[in-house]
Amino acid sequence: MKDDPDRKPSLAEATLAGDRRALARVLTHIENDTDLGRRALDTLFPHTGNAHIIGITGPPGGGKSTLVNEFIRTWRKQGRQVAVIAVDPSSPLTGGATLGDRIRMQEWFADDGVFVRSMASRRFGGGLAQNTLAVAHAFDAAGFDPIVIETVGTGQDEVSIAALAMTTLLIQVPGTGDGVQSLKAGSLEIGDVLVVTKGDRPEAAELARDLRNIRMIGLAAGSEVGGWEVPVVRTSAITGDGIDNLTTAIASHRQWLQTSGDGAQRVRAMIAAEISVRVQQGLLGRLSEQNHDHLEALIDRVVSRNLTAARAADELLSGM
Ligand SMILES: Nc1nc2c(ncn2[C@@H]2O[C@H](COP(=O)(O)OP(=O)(O)O)[C@@H](O)[C@H]2O)c(=O)[nH]1
Ligand SMILES: [Mg+2]
Repeated sequence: MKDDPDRKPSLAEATLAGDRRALARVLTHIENDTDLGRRALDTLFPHTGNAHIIGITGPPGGGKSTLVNEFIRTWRKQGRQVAVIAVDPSSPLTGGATLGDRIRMQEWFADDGVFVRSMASRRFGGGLAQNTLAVAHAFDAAGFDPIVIETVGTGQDEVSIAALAMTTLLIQVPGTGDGVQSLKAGSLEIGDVLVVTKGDRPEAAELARDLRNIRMIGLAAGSEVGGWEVPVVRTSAITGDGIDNLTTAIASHRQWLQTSGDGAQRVRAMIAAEISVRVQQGLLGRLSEQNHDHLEALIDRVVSRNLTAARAADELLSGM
């Protein structure tokens, strides 16, 4: 059977062989978590683990997609195949893509070495689209490297993107109010590289300087024991300034991950997060399949103060 020359290759096999249309179909199956998607992943997964997964997060309109477009240009010149996963929780209709994105991405329409995929995140426990990493695995197996995951940062998501990526770029935008004063404590810590976008704006230099100062204070407080000095890079898509510095910083961070051993730890953390999301997803699925009367009876007992919600949850879990 295996050597039957007439056997049609599976979608996953075609994906591994470089068939982009097969890849697109596999991505849809993975995104929808179909049986075929799961089987495709079984085949693809042993071929993963090579790509540099880069997260980029920041406020809407912060210049993330513009920057990603510049990255694509740089990496294509280096002959690398680039995948972009744009995750947007706010727009289920467009699946995350704005009109600007569509126009920008037309540049790569005829280029087989660039693949942009938009995903609307189905909200799940405050996390990212639940199958985001699985989509990244498919790109990885198909030979894309790097893979960029673009997400809108809303506190929660910023933390979860850090669990999905090896290198996280945290975007800060000048001229949006009270600068570094508005930063939430700890929110900078998820960034491996801090990026001040729209560097052509008058407030950009000051913001970059403030961020460097904050980073120094963090250093003094010993928050960067691992030995990676978080760089602050100011970029402008209009003048082109800083783009090369930023792609160099990304490459340096990848190198550092390899030499320091921190990369192996991150991969473990990413896989732990991926399994945990799958477990939550599975449990929630089973919860909705539970006997409706049983669930209602438990709710009644909690309403009448005869049972705590914690005990009710234990009872449901023990029956799964
Ligand atoms: N002045 C200036 N505007 C920029 C720069 N980068 C992006 N923009 C503008 O900011 C807006 C939002 O950009 P976009 O990349 O779509 O932001 P995203 O929502 O973070 O992906 C667009 O109108 C861009 O033209 C920049 O470097 N300088
Ligand atoms: Mg965008």
